[in-house]
Amino acid sequence: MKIIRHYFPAVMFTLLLGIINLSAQTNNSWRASEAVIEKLSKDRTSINYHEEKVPAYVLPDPLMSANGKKVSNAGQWTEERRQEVLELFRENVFGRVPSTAYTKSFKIVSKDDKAIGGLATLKLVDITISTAEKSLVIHLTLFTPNTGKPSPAFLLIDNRGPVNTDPTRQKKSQFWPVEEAIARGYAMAVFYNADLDPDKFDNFENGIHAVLDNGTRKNDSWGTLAAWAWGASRCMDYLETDTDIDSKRVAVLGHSRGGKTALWAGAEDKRFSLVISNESGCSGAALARRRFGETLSVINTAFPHWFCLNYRKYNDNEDNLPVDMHMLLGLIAPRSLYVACADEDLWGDPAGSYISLQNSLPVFRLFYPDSTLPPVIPPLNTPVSGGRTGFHIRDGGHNLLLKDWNWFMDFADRHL
Ligand code: GTR
Repeated sequence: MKIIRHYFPAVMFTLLLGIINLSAQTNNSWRASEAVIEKLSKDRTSINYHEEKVPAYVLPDPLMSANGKKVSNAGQWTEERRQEVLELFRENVFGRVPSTAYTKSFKIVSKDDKAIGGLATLKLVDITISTAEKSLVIHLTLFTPNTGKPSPAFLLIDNRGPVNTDPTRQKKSQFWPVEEAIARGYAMAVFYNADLDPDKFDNFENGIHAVLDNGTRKNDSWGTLAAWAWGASRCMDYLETDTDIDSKRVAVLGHSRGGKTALWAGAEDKRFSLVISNESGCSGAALARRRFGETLSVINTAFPHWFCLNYRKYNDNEDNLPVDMHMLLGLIAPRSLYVACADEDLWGDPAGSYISLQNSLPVFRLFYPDSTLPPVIPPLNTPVSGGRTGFHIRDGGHNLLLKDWNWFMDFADRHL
């Protein structure tokens, strides 16, 4: 258990009983700009953007098992505690996938082996999920480098619509920089989250819920984010069959709501060997207990379809949540994990994301004793890594940009 307190005027954190000490902020450590704090605070007066107003809180210990025994080695984590933590997230946050039987099939509907000036092969793949009564198609777009050997891949959960992921490459977007990734030897895969479930509250009557849900919804039934994450796993099912892909080296990533989803996809599906959360914020990488920027009550009210019903019990009641998001990050161990934030995106709590990552390290250390990160928040535009974890805060606002991707690829060069 750790009590975390915040002292001011500087962005300083002291873990009273903890293992890290963020109180020694150096001059160039990142801290939120006063102008951004002021502007955001004026825009939404009910939201806290001031570090000095973050309440003291106690984080649950990821290594403390339900039976009161502390996990001390990788085997205990993998065999016992990991499953407990995963269940806590299913029960209280994202919800459970129904056990309905289904079949799936893959169809390459289009193939062009002269894409990107002949450097890549483009495949458009339909992944069809069927039950006796209904079916749903996930449209996967995949570029693989024409290297003649299986390539590592990035699978993007696209929450911004196909406009960012144009397979013809007439429209290019930094959100999905295919050309740059291909040049570095990476395959690029993407699917649109709305193929799985529309991003609106529709009483779960559409998307994969309409195909797989049966009976009345329960308090732990899956929400929309879990449906999107499940879709990432179905894309992985296909990638495992594609000989142009090295399926042992597939990264899943997403931005914002897609970043929350990527974390949950990586928690549920160990086939993803790298998980990247870009500005995932509340219910992603950022600690709920800090109540900084977006909070549980805000997110559950604005997006009533994203999580399971049980999650609402923790609105304005974060201290009773049996997990916090450092435990979600810990579920990625011993695979690789990268958390990225943006300077002006205080809604997504960059500091809370770094503290969360720091507090997931005890899990990574069971596997890699060198899993340490700087004790202070790193300076702007300065990626840091320790063991299998990485982190950066990019200048500018809420977005997924080439600059982020380049740092992800640098990290993937070393760890994927
Ligand atoms: C916001 C939401 C965030 C984040 C973001 C996004 O409205 O409050 O949690 O998910 O949308 O996805 O861009």
